[in-house]
Amino acid sequence: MTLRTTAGVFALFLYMAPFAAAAPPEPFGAVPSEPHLRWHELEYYGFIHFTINTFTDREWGGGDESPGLFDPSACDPEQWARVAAGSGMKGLILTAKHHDGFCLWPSKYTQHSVKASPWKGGKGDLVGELAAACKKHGLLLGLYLSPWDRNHAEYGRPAYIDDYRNQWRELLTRYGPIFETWYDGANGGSGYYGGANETRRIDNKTYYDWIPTWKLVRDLQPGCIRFSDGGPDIRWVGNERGLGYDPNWCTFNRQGRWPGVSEQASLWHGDRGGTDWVPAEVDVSIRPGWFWHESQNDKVKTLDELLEIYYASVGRGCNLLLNVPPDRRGLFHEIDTKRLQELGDYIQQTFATDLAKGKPAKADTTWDDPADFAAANLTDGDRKTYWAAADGARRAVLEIDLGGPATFDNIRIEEFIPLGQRVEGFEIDARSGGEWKKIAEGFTIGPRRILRTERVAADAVRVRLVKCLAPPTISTIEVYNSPQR
Ligand code: FUL
Repeated sequence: MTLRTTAGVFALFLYMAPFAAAAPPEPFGAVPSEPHLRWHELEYYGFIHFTINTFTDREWGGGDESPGLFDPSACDPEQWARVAAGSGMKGLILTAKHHDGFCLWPSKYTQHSVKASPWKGGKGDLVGELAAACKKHGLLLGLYLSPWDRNHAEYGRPAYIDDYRNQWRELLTRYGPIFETWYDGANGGSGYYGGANETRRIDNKTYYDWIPTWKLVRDLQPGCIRFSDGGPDIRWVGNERGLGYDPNWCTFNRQGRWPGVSEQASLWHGDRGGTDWVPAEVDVSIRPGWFWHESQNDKVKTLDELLEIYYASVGRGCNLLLNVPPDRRGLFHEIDTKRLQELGDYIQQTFATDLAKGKPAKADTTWDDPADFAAANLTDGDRKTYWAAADGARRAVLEIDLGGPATFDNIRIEEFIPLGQRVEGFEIDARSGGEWKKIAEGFTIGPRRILRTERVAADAVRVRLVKCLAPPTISTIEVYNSPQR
């Protein structure tokens, strides 16, 4: 380089320096993928357990049931989709095959399917019908294909794994985009197995040879999220009661964990500082069973119970997968439908108006580029912009001036998770008559926390981040008032 060009480069640097934006905060630890980020935004969607069990009043079919039993009288997946969308669900996940092996689509890889049933003269395809219904009602479609197949003659031997993968191939190439695939961990042992009627034990760490299956799914549906006890993309929350936990880390040590193989405490809480982003999904049924049973028509969860579940799952940063089993007509039962509508109305009314939106916000620490990472980003109504604390900060106080007394009982906070999960202790105060009073506290925030508080009238809200793994980044603080009930 000549002296003249060196001087030129130096002059250009001096000219550019005042305009160059400061570097944004670096990601911290494991971070979500693009499909993860889209999945987190779904928050609440439905599970559909429907198969021959619906007609035999069982929860686990043995695999020896006659396909002739599958004959819903008025099956209408469009009703499922309509009711689900009305309840605020963003998608539906169908048991394309449960443990009994009966396939709800005409699979080439088994005789035990809708093809052999009287429903629609054996010409029906329930997966196809649900795919069309979801599309019509703006819902995403997900599929459950039980690894355990109590009907298949080859179950327990390598030939079954080929068929299992081929069934996924059919499902993932015929029905458009699939947002989530579900791999259940149950393996009870005994079954019909093509007439053998015996117990077949498998080693669930090795028998299914999951890695090529995960790859097949990823190749056929690049945007799809894969669920099981051990990921690979999202994890089971470790109970079927609708309970998410606090702390709830989206980070998780995935190594050595498979469907049916995980550590209880890690399923509940994730692993602080874990190696991979594997957030929790909460699956729970609106009834005691996963399948419809007439005897449970009077045991559909109440709105209060569903709200407990909503706040303990969605409110703790998990996604909620709420099961609603169609009845023998092939319809959501009237009681379930009513309950879903009540839940949808509650959610819609509660979160309609963010009382903090557009209100002045301040922070006691800010990343050294206030223009891009200012506290104003907390209340700008855009969950993609964020406030960041100064480098080195492990605590922060964020304050929102509500501009006069406001009545509220819900606070929603989100970390800016594309940069990782950082907060591990926070407290929330409300100011009224010049006095601050603590109204909520918790450990983690992650993709979201929604806290139900006592109903207060206050003119300011303060979030104190009291313990963080790295400088905190928060994308939103929202304040809501639920309808009086
Ligand atoms: C369990 C299964 O055994 C149940 O039948 C149900 O499908 C539930 C969602 O997962 O492990």
